[in-house]
Amino acid sequence: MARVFLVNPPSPEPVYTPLLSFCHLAASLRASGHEVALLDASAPFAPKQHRAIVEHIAAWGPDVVGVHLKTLHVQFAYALSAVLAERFTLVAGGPHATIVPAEPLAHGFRWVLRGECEDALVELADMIDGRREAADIAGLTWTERGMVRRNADRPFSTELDRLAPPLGALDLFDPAWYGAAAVGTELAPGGLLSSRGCPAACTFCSNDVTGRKFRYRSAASVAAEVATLRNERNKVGITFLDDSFAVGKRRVHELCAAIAGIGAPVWWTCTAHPSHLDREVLVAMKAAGCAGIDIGMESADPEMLLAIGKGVTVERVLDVLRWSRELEIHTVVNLMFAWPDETDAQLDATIGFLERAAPIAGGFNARGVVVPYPGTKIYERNHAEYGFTGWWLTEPPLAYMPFPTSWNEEEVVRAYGDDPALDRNFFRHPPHRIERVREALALKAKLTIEITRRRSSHLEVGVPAAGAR
Ligand code: B12
Ligand code: SF4
Repeated sequence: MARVFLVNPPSPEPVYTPLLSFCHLAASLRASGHEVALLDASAPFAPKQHRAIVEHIAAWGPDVVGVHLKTLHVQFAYALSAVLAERFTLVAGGPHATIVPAEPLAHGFRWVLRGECEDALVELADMIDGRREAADIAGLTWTERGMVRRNADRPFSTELDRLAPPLGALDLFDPAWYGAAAVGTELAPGGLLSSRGCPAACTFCSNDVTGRKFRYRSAASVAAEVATLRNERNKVGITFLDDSFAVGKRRVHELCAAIAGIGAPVWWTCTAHPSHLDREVLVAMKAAGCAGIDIGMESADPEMLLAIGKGVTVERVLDVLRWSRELEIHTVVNLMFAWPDETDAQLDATIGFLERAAPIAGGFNARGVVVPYPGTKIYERNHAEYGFTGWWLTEPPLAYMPFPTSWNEEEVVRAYGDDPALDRNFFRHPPHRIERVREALALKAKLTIEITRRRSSHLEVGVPAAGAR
């Protein structure tokens, strides 16, 4: 059986919970009989020095080392992989590896697995054991005799109930990495997935791993995971990390009924598209413990909403905010600025919406200046014209400050206003518009603080600001 070591590289933005993708991958490897160990070096107190990481891995003696790649932090990841490649055979995976799979091959990696990898990584481990050929692994990109070979795409996982339960791999994460040594039994991933994929087609969205094909777990399987988090991990507050939680009315009703039936109180938050939320769905979600919804809107200008493929109207968002307010569900509205070709009038429409929505919204997302991730339509259409081809490698990394762990007013002002993409100005907006966006970021913070003060008297639970995921 192969020995696989997974590393989430160090990054300037600490991640305070075990990486859910590693829980899935490790659980799947174990279920197939392979051995697995891991290091979440993005966790605040995990080893971060390259030498320490190499020694940690070498002490375990892996056959292959897997590295998680995200676009924003890929330079830090490649700096580590250059050192790791001297000692180990490397495989890359994750969102960035999925979009530009040939790139890691030029940075010390032997293999790259694209897309969802619960099955693909097991197949790679089987190959290392001599039980499979590289050419037979769907989703694999690799080099053979100096040529990059790209095997066929792997279809999305459709039978999600079949996947090994991710919580079964939690023992592989050291609680001390998260500063939680004293409360090891409460360690839990950032959240759980009741579904994968999103049927919408926003031009800026970088969800290439989970993609546009919506797939979902049975209500019973999700409720069982919620119950385990609640009863065995002491998690009363739970985050659904689905791309789009509320797809399919009947499904949501069944899911909510199952969660409500676990017999212990939980409250949870999710991200949902406004077009999937009506009053009836919201009532069912509330009854099942929904405390907060992160709502993607992004612009309040009707033409811009069409241009970015958001598939929502301003009126619909206002309806959802009103219904949610009546039901005491906290809403965080995501709005972004500095779109390609965004005019002063379009920007002002979004800024005007902030004031209009503030009396009924629960808050607005932190930051929000558009970043053209590779693989998105916004990137493909604009990189040549605006000269930002391959920016994640050719420019200094966008230096976001870490999100605070508690959102007091001072921290809200800092975190909301801190957006390095504004000064980077990908779409070359004129100086007066950049200043206007800066004011808009400050306005989002100010309004969010006012709303929080207004509601704090009867809000039972704090819901993290959107944009933190
Ligand atoms: C939850 C989440 C977070 C949580 C993670 C919490 C946790 N403890 O797990 C938090 C809030 C920390 C977070 C932070 C950030 N996130 Co985030 N996040 C997500 C989200 C919503 C779900 C992630 C998830 O679990 N997906 C489900 C699993 C099944 O998919 P997966 O993670 O991609 O993993 C699969 C494959 O990629 C592959 N795989 C993953 N790793 C590896 C490694 C190897 C070796 C192999 C072989 C395979 C492999 O197999 C996995 C299982 O199928 C995704 C959106 C999405 N749809 O994925 C965004 C997403 C991953 N985040 C994104 C971004 C940009 C960020 C930030 C950089 C935000 C920022 N600052 O601007 C930070 C980075 C923080 C850091 N230091 O890493 C982007 C990444 C885009 C890109 N091209 O890189 C995404 C895609 C959102 C988006 N649409 O833009 N995030
Ligand atoms: S609704 Fe959200 S997840 Fe779906 S395509 Fe748009 S940004 Fe991506």
